[in-house]
Amino acid sequence: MELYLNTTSPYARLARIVLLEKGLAESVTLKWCDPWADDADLLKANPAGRIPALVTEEGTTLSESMLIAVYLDGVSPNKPMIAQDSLGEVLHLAGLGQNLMDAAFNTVIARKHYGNGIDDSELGQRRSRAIQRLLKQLDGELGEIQQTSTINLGHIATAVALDYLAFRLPEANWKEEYPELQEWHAGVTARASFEQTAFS
Ligand SMILES: N[C@@H](CCC(=O)N[C@@H](CS)C(=O)NCC(=O)O)C(=O)O
Repeated sequence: MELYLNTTSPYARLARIVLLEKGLAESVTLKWCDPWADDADLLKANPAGRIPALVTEEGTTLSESMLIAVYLDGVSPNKPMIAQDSLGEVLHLAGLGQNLMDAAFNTVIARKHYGNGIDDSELGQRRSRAIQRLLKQLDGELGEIQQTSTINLGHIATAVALDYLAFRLPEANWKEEYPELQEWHAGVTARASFEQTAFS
């Protein structure tokens, strides 16, 4: 398999963490690329020009981080990331994590293209409020949880999104505002799969 990625994409990191957690890292060649520079191989694999993109052993290309995660979870029965007996719970948390990722990523990209003043636009304000609400909700749901030794897609999406927020939008100050969520996050990101894929 081949995975198109870079070192700063939260979506690509999610896919890579799932690969590592599923023990599939050896089966994949990492194709480092710049999606913003219209990388020719990436465009051939994914006409949307976005990462992550996964080319399977059969030569089929998959896009969208969550769909890639579903595929990887199905390819190897080891350590299910989307266990059927907690399907709703896992997908609920994965959705919150992905929404936080989207709100943070869209803020960063809008700033990159239009300058920081875009934060004051109606859309910028909506994204900012979404980030605040999502943090509050995640703190309520995860803040009191004792970290277990198991991990699922919901944990991965949420921990990657929180890490991305600290990486790109440190002024959100979520670790200071939500110390219990920070503790949960520290437990998850101490895993080898997170350490090996740290944003850089
Ligand atoms: N919903 C997609 C988002 C993917 C995405 O936006 N990737 C960014 C990098 S973080 C990208 O490749 N952007 C290039 C572009 O939009 O042209 C997913 O979950 O995979």
